[in-house]
Amino acid sequence: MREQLEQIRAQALEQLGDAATPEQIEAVRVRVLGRSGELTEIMRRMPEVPREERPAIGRLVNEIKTQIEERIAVLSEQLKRLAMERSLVEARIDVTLPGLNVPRGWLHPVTQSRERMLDILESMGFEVVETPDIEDDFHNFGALNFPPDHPAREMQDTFFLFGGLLLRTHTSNGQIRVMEQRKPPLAIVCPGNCYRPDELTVRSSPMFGQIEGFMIDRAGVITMAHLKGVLTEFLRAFFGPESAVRFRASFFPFTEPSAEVDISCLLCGGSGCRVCKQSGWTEILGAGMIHPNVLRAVGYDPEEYQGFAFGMGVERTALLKLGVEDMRLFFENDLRFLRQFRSGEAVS
Ligand code: 2NL
Repeated sequence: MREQLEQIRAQALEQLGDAATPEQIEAVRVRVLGRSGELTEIMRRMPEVPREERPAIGRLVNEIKTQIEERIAVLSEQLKRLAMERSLVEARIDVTLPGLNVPRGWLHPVTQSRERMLDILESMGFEVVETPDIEDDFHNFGALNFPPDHPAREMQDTFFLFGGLLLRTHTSNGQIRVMEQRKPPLAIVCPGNCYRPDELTVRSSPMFGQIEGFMIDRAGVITMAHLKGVLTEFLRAFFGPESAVRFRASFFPFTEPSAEVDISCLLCGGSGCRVCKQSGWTEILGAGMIHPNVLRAVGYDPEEYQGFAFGMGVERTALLKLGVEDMRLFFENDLRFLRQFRSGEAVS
């Protein structure tokens, strides 16, 4: 029996030595140590062994069993490590390979211009409020002191919708809504798109952005001088400190007095050229002291509150700042054009 046991041990160790896979190791384990394996079989035949030899044989069986179990454990561990190393080599990522270039987008030049304008106005204390594009007659015209027969209210000058609604023709509607809802002191700017049935041309578009703003406080606190100071600061921040600014008397139904604001021509610096038609100036803003009828329409007493308002076209202002000669380029979105205005480079 001792010989038989040594034979089992030698054979098992030899086979384990040749084993290259976990399956081969498992096969040896089952054949030798399994429930009906060779060692189990020997134990079952213990009664055949003379009584005095039994303890020694028992110890030998245990020794062989432990030895084989330990060998299996070591081999399994080695195989596992080998498999891991192989997979690490096979799945290795070459971090020196060049990456894929993800193309980065940028903001449209008109968006860049609008954001810059709003940044400047916010830095001056204005709050930005977004308001609706679809409006009723009162908020777009009536409250703004447009007389009932004003030409802007004609079919050919306004997109009318069903149910007495229309597409706003300026962002003043939003300012009216803010005034209705809140009480002075207020310093607000309303950016947004406006609509008029115009052709798309070098200088006009049926949809265009506007930024309008107003500042209202108790009567006598906000004057025409503040209007001039705020707008001059704003224009110099946007167009550059060397820009000259001038105010001309004008007329709007919603302001009194009213002014149109020019800046010195960006192309010739004021000496006169084709773009400014030899005048040296370009019109850039409309503004004025808010008309008492407008204040009344939103429920303010014009004896108690006063302030100024202003409005400007976003595309028009961007066009001048960026030196673009044709408004249609902003709407066509030809990438060869847009690429010239990658974020942060065009307007800052
Ligand atoms: C222009 C002229 C202007 C205003 C807009 C305004 C708004 C309210 C009350 C009074 Cl709610 N005024 N806005 C005032 C003067 C001029 O815009 O040429 N825009 C492109």
